[in-house]
Amino acid sequence: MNQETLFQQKIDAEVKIEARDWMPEDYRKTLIRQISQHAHSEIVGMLPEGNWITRAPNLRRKLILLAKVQDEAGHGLYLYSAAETLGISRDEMFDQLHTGKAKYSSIFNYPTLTWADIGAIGWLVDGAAIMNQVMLCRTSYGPYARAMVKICKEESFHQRQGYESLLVLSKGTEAQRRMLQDAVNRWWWPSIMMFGPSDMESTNTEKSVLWKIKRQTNDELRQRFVDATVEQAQILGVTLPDPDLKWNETRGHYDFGQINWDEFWNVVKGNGPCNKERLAARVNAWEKGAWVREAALAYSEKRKKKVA
Ligand code: FAQ
Repeated sequence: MNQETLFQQKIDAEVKIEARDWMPEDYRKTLIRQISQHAHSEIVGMLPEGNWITRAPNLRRKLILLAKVQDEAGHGLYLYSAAETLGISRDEMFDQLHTGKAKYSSIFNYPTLTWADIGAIGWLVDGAAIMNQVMLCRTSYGPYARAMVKICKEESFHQRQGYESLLVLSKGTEAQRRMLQDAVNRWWWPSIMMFGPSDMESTNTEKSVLWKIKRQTNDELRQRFVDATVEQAQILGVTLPDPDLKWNETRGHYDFGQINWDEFWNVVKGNGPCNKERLAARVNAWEKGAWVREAALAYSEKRKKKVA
């Protein structure tokens, strides 16, 4: 039996693939691509929220937001570590991000204009992230699956805090309710797009499902997210900005309107409202942090010499 067949048998039998196991080159490449994109998304995802840390409406909200943004940094670090086990260095991954070769989630190229956007990110963006990431706790590659368990626990807290902060706005003044509705109007469609292109257009899904990297397709997860979110919107008293959104008795799901795929691909290709700003912020942080990396490395070299 050849190695490829043995590998697929392990996948089918739900045996986790570990770093030292044989794996097809394409499996390794797909994982490096997905995990590093995921890590970059967590790190770039700190920027829209970081924008509101100094302007949070009170100390409690500031503490929660600080903790959330720190969690995202932690998620990025677990994920970079998981990707490193596949033979790519962290410096290579950062280089791919900084030169625009690597993708990161389209959602983080939209601006956070008001405080309600922070709640909307928690509710909708983290909500979509969890919908997608719960299946990744059972992904076939061991180090990625294990990293995802902790990440999902924290993402659940993020979603809950976002929803709770919007619930407070929904019971507030007329101006607060308007701010809430405006945030939902702007974040709904980009959140739906986060799941990626439709199954017909997705280039990676077929192989990723065969290898159990992904266990559900983009469209399946998008539908689950819509179904779960409609009732939450009703409790908040907001309207989701889609006139075609309605329950379909035959399908047992909500139907929803046409996604603007031109907008999605435009953002993915680097032309969204904040792409340039986000990348510039990451490159700037990398360059300004060079002295920290040099100092840390010099210290570890010194310690190694002492131990020797
Ligand atoms: N944005 O063939 P598929 C978070 C690309 S973390 C940009 O369907 P795949 C936490 C895709 O890479 C959010 N590009 O690809 C947080 C591919 O291009 P490539 C990130 C996208 O990999 C919350 C091409 O389109 N989560 O939110 C997007 O099978 C709040 C064709 O697509 C993850 O990364 C997109 N939305 O499925 C942090 C989860 N969608 O690479 C801060 C892990 C697709 O061939 C604050 N990733 N593309 O050149 C995944 O599950 C998958 O990679 C998908 C895409 C589902 C994103």
